[in-house]
Amino acid sequence: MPIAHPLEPLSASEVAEAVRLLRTASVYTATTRVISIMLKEPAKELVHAWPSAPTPDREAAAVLFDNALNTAYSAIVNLTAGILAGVQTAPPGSQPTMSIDEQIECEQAVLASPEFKAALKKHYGIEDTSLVMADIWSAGNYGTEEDRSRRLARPLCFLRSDATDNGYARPIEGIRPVVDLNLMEVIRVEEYGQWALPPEPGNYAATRVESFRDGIKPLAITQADGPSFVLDGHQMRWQNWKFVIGFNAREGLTLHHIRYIDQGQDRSILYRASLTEMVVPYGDPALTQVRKNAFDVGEYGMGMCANSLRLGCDCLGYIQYLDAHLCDSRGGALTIPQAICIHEEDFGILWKHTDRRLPDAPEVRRSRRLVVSSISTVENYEYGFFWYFYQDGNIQFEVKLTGILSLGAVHPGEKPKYGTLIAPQLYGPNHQHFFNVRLDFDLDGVANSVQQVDAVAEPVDENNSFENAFYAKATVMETEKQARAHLKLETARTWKIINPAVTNAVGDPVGYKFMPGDNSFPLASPNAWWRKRAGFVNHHVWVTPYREEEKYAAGDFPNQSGGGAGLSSWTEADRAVANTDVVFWYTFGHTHIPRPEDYPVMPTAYIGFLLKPNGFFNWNPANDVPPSEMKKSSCCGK
Ligand SMILES: [Cu+2]
Repeated sequence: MPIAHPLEPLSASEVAEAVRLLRTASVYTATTRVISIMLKEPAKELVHAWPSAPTPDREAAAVLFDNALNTAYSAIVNLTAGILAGVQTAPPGSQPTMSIDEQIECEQAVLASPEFKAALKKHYGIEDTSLVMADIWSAGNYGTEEDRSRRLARPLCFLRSDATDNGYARPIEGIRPVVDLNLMEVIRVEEYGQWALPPEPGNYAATRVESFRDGIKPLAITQADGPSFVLDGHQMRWQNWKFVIGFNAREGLTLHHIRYIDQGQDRSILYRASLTEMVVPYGDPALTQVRKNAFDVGEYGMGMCANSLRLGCDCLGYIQYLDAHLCDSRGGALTIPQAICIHEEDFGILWKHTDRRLPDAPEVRRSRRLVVSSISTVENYEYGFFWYFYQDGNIQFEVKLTGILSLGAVHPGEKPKYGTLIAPQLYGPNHQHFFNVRLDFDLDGVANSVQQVDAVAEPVDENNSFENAFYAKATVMETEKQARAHLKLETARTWKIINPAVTNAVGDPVGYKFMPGDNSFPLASPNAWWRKRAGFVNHHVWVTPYREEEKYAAGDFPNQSGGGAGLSSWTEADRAVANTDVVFWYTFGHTHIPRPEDYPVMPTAYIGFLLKPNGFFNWNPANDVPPSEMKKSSCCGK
């Protein structure tokens, strides 16, 4: 079957063919796990030359891991030629993402462990492990030889009171099993003391809630003529926007080749946009909690943890879904049906003006946005990733945080300093969520520059005698070290990506503004173990020259890594970044001091950023949006 666009993700049959070719590799043995298989994107020049130039070869990039050898491999297969194109052994100690199979097998290993059972009996008098939940948690790296010499997990365990209740309400606080994922067995059980199980249930399931509020009448969203978007394979067209929707086991949802048809001209904006890493460090020094930090992209795989979305619940209106084609760790087909949701939303007023002198006043236009989203469940927590496209050229990314807090038990009467008591003897430790997004801009061509824009007050002198003047000071980022930056509220700091060679109607370079949203600074010391592995949290903004292999902010193998990889090390080279193919990286953090209202399931919290055309168009590109049909209000039957 012909492939419509060179950046479409691998189909189920392509994944199966890649597995077949990978199995021919000499390093592929009975103890090999397939960690991930994803499209190996063709060289950028070939994509930009397409469709005039021929469609590039379809290739897949895979990560393999041999449990017997504790060794990772990166492999490339050429699907067009039907050959295994190359296999590389990863540096010693590289631990790839934990697979879904390992999540399940790890829990089984804990429940079967005589040592774990003995600890459970000793602390809680329980012999039956059938109600125990063991969530795989990454082991991290704490500077010991063992951190690198084994493939480890350090699960957190909980005890349900029955088969369907919320097990997270009852943390088994004092017991931490450590699992060797290569042997798939518990190698030790750490015991830190005795905590009673918190006494109260925390149920949220519809079958468990005793009564529901009333008064909610149906709210129907109908699109009698269908949606305004056209989806062809994974190629989207909507309201002058064109882009390709991708998906892979590691990053989850990705967007590619984002273009805007501006008065008939096909203009490139972003070549690729994705979440490259995120880390959730916990802020409690208690021995049961201190090692908790999860790199949800590099250790768990955001795509691997994606949900199958349900109409009317996750998404409302006229929905188009896309399936995600992955594989399990033995190479078996693994399709997540309806992993990506695409729909339109009314988004209030796009623009409005009332000229009291004109008979047709007011002029008002409704805003419509296109939403492309996916949601991942990483054990207790949920993350929704929502990309929004607007009619005025804006692109927005929003992360929705929900799910269940990672909870701990405290003694009766104890008020935790490093967290919040949310129910009797149950607390949510303080933590942060740091996300990193990679934005490969190609504004009207690949050679772009990044300006840091600070609003600064004019000095008070004879030119500013009323002391009111301020201006936007734009500084072009010349090198990587200069471009490392933090948000700055004092100057309302933003960044502008420009193409210095292309000017707009007023003679300025075309540009897009990066508008940050909420953010945080990391609260752990720079010497904290997790921060050594998460150098990307050291700055909110990073700019690098495009390199195909520089994809993930904490490096290729952050799991159990000794640290130093990724953005923090690449940018030490201090390469030139002006008027070249630039990549803009943004780290944004959500500081979560838990509330009782976050329990049992946390109402959604939101964090993200906005990309806004800034001299990219010659005027409001949404000036041509037609007025909506005037409708009588249905309010009160009038
Ligand atoms: Cu949180």
